[in-house]
Amino acid sequence: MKKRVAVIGAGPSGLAQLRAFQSAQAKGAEIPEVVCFEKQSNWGGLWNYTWRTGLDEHGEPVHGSMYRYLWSNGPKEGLEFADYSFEEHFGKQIASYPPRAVLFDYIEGRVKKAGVRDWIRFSSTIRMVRYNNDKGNFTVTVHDLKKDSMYDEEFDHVIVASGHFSTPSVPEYPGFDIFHGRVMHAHDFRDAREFTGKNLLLLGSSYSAEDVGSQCWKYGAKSITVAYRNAPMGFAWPDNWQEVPALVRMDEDTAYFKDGTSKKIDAVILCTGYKHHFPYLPDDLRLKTANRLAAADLYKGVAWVHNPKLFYIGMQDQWFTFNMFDAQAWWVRDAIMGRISIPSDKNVLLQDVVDRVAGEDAGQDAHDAIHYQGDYVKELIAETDYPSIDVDGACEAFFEWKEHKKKDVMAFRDNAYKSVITGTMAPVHHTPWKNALEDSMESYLEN
Ligand code: FAD
Ligand code: NA7
Repeated sequence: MKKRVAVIGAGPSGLAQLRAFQSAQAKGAEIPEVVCFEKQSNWGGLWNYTWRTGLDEHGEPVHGSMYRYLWSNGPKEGLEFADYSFEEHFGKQIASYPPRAVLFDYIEGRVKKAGVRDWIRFSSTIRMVRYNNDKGNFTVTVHDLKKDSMYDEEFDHVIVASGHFSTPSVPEYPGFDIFHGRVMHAHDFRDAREFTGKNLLLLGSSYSAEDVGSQCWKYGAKSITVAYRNAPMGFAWPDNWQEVPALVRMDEDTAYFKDGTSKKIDAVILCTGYKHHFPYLPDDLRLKTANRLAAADLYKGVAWVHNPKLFYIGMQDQWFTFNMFDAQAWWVRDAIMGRISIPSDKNVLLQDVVDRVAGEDAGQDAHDAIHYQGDYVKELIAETDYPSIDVDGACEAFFEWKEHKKKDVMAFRDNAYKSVITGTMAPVHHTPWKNALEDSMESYLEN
């Protein structure tokens, strides 16, 4: 009997898993039966853009947190697939900060080429996963949304790849209930033009605050005020953008801050992060972790220490994305296929997690964090046949990116970096980011 493997989610992490198995098959290996379950009607995960917010057509929570004019927030040279370069996909080298439609096309190109679409059951939400102690396997409960019918299937392994930037973390502040404007989380932000001419308040001081604010600024918001809880982002912002200490309260039209200042506001966007949320996993299988580089309870960052027949992909906070998911997926594939053995002594697995947490905690700054995650990617790649990549070169692209942001946060996307896969330099994009209001794939590829 062939082993059966369930993959939950067909975003970049789940697709990396499918490609990992398919590449072993292409080299002549006998692979398990792999079934991927995806609740949306198409693949791509967050990169499968939707206009919807709230609930979808089936009453499921909308997974997407992507917005209309999103461009990659880091250089593409940091995420390029080792087995499928941007040049292979587009037939030429392209600029370094692709809009989401371009990245979606790239993600899709690799899996179309691999021919794994029929491994995926779309419009299929996983409702529950249970471990069967007697049989040593899992029962997975699937809701076929189109037929509106549920069924169970058994699998030897389950790989959770359902992402962790979808379920918003939503704080409440006094006065939100009487404020006349809109209070929304970044998860529901779609088109920046909604806020043209408005005075916006953003809470948070991480990527969403920076980028949602930048989008609104680009598309003509009147002013951006960002309230930070601990530390400001500290970039050299445009004149109509200010960072202020934490929000204390609001009334019908005004926000009041910790330093005693206040500001008239039209709308509030909570850029306050996301929760690791797995409503389909029971207590004994459910990951509970902070959003950090060394996630809790995962041996090698992927194998569930309490039952290593269960794996998680992409649960770390992310400097590296697509290529890290690949490194993880190849490792998980090899663990399932018996090419890598996971120690049977649980203490060894637990110690591995302790060491990873200590390794992350020993870092002082973002520079150390990038190296830390780069070293993790290298560690996993070294144990599989994933094509070796110049991870240090990708780290260099990240370091340059950070410098470019310090220099001008509204112009960092006008820079170009060298591919660590093909060695070629990206062209500088034809239009400065702040003037490129039209950002379709056709227009981006005009270089
Ligand atoms: P996801 O992309 O979230 O995919 C998970 C999939 O699982 C989804 O398709 C979902 O429908 C499915 N799923 C969920 N629950 C179930 C269920 N119960 N049953 C079946 N299927 C289910 N990364 C970058 O590299 N560059 C960027 O510029 C960038 N920008 C970002 C901007 C935003 C606003 C956000 C939120 C994230 C951004 N990221 C970026 C990081 C992003 O996490 C990764 O790029 C990537 O999408 C993660 O892939 P994933 O497959 O792990 O998760
Ligand atoms: P992050 O990176 O998890 O950041 C969340 C931010 O929200 C962070 O600055 C937190 O501040 C802030 N936060 C959290 N709770 C609160 C409350 N209650 N009040 C004020 N501020 C708060 O999430 P992002 O959405 O920015 O980024 C997630 C991904 O999306 C990322 O990978 C990008 O690629 C896109 P703190 O620093 O803890 O004070």
